[in-house]
Amino acid sequence: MSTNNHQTQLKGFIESVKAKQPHEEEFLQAVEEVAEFILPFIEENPKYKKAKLLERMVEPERAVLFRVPWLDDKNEIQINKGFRVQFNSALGLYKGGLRFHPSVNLSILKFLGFEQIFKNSLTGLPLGGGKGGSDFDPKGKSNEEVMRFCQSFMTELFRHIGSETDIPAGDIGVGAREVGYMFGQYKRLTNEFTGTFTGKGVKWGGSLLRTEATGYGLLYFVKEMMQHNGDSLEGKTVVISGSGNVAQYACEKAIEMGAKVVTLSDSDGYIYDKDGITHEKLEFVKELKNEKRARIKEYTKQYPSAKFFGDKRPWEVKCDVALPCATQNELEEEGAKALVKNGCKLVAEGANMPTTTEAIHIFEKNDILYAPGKASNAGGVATSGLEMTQNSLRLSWTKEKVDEELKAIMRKIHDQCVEYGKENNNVNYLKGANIAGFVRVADAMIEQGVV
Ligand code: NDP
Ligand code: 2IT
Repeated sequence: MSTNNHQTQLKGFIESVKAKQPHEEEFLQAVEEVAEFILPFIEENPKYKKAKLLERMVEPERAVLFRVPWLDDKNEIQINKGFRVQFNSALGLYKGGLRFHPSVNLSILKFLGFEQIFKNSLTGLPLGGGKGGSDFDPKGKSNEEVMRFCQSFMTELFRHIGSETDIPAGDIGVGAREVGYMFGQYKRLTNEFTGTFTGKGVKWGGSLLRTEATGYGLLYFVKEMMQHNGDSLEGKTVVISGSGNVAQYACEKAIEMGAKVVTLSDSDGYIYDKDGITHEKLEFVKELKNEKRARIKEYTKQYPSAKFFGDKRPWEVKCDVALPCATQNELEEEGAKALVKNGCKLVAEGANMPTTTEAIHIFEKNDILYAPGKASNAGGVATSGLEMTQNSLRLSWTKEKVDEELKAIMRKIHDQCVEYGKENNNVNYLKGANIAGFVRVADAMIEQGVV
């Protein structure tokens, strides 16, 4: 097929998906990113054509929407929306995080669930794809309010999940505290202590390194990309967005690998520390964000040589490597242009879909190495898979053992990207990740018949 025909085919496919859910912008963006590579691949591999695989994959197997009523500290009734999208179970039970953020809606959870199918496939583990969450905003809520919300959320969700059906984990706004409250209520309702959650406390069934896994895995992936290019992270300047779970541990591993990390951010703006964030400074950030639940601008009070830039994103800072680790569509055209102009050579996503389609095209045109989240942030869910294995075996692995497994998984994901994404002397990681992720799911779906 010619390039023009590919474009027409892609347009037709996207139009047909759009007709069914015209307002789901984020979901349509995620589908287009996959379809751009998968439709031509299906054309070249006729065994996939008749099975209408992509047409089936864009339709979640099931989605539940529910009401979450709870009482705030003033004894007033609050109502939130609850969701779980069980997208694809071709490779295993539904697996994916829960997000609590006021922006959460069906489109966002469908985009995340759809991405999760391919990401989980890339890990090589037996994991299907799903995602869920709520428009509940944990910011500014008391501990008791968060607990009551989590208990109400689980009072409905518990009937839809289970250790052989669907295993949730954390995502934005859902960390160890929320997982603890949700697991507690799940256990109470089912009268069973099972592995129906990952990211659990390490004293009660959680895996060592699950907290660190997404950020660490991201850096293991970046290391593979750089090595493949005959380079290393040593002495490189790194810009990171976000200051939550993924950003903190990406920062930690980058420092360990000899890089200089100069930014972190939150939705208020970013901090720039020209001297580099050290392990000691990072401990301050962890306490600030995880215990005090305060804002990143406080960093400049503790370290006055750092500067805070309100309502700005860190892409304007000169760097060699950029790691978006906050949220979707946070790296837009303008940011991408600034990165190119300042000599950035590599962008790897810690967040899910942080780079807009226009920004990706700018990276492509300028030969920037660009890794999509479904490959580079898969270390989190991969370690969730390792937590599930440990729970099934009823034992706990050492940190060293989990780290070794995580490194091996990230290396294998990199190998798959190279295998399917090789173009002349370069690797198109976006193409490689999408096709490699697709193939395993597609083969399983064909073998399981029309379901
Ligand atoms: P956290 O809740 O721990 O941290 C989120 C960070 O992103 C905070 O700094 C937050 O700032 C910022 N952020 C959130 N929403 C926005 C927004 N709309 N605009 C600007 N900044 C925002 O979440 P995680 O670190 O767990 O998740 C970060 C990203 O990584 C997400 O895209 C998530 O889907 C992805 N991811 C997470 C995995 C995990 O294991 N946790 C695994 C793989 C991917 P603020 O405090 O101001 O809201
Ligand atoms: O986006 C993701 O991969 C996650 N939030 C982690 C999912 C999981 O099940 O560990």
